[in-house]
Amino acid sequence: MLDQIDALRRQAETDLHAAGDSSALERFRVTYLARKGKIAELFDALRSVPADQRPLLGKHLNDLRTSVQALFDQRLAAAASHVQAAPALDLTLPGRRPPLGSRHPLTQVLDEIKAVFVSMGFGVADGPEIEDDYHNFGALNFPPDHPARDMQDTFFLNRTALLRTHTSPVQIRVMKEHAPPVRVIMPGKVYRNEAISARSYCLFHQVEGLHVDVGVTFSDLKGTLISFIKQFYGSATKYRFRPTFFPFTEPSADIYISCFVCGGKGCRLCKQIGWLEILGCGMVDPNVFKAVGYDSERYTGYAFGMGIERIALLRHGIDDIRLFYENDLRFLNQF
Ligand code: 2U9
Repeated sequence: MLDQIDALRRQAETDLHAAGDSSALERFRVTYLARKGKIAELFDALRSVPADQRPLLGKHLNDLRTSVQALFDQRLAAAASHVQAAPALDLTLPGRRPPLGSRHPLTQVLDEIKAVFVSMGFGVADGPEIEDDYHNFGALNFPPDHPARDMQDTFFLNRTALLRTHTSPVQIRVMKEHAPPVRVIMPGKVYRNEAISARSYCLFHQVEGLHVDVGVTFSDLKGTLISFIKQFYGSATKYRFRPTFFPFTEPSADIYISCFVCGGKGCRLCKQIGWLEILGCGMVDPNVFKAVGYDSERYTGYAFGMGIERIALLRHGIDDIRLFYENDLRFLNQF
């Protein structure tokens, strides 16, 4: 009879394993555990074995019933939890799209500007945001008493380190490392100690550019920047150059384009002037070449700079620069 008990245990385990749904489980229960099932049959057969063997066989039979019942209960519970979970998974429903991000409006403008200059043969360079007086001011021909060197205008980290106020120090580093010809743009963050308002922020982004070689003239500057304006703002865009002053360039100019909202008639965006200032530029001052060890008799070059926030504000008609830094999805989702 012990052999019968073992055989029944193995058979029950195999059948239970194969019972795939609730009706198969019910058939299993009737076959093995019900009052007229196979285990009950063995209990009946116990009556006809010799009395001295009954206690041991009875114990084995009880163990069999308990363990088969426990296994069965486990399978039943697992099947029930499957049944309960089923309604949550409706395979006929359309899939849910994961939310897709997009490039920040400043990154979009920056990438477009980069693409235009790279197509004209410029390389792209970057450098540290923490600088010293020499790279940020001295080498760029700022006089010792220039107001930008003041704590009021520049973030000093200690007596010698400061947050760069323009990307020009990168040009100084490029020129100190590479002999001419040099033709690169430098995009990046710059910092100025300004009162925060809708119009100005303590940080903004610039793209500056530099082209140095033998025989580079103001005509090269005009040809390159006019080509940039036509590609970036459209071929019908009118432009004008107006003389200005920068310590690091001589002569220097600001470039204006005809207002792309009113076409030059005067509107809110151009403050009724018809023109928008978009770029500064000039021929690199010989003092800058002397500071980096270039022969200022042999080499000439032009440089330019533009503020990315200003371009993005004008392009989208945005009236508060702080929106670019607040990471408000209601703003960012519009781009
Ligand atoms: C070196 C020599 C010359 C970079 C230049 C400008 C003109 C300019 C402004 C545009 C708006 C700054 O972001 S802004 O406020 N920049 O007008 N930047 S020329 O000239 C250089 C740079 C490096 C060695």
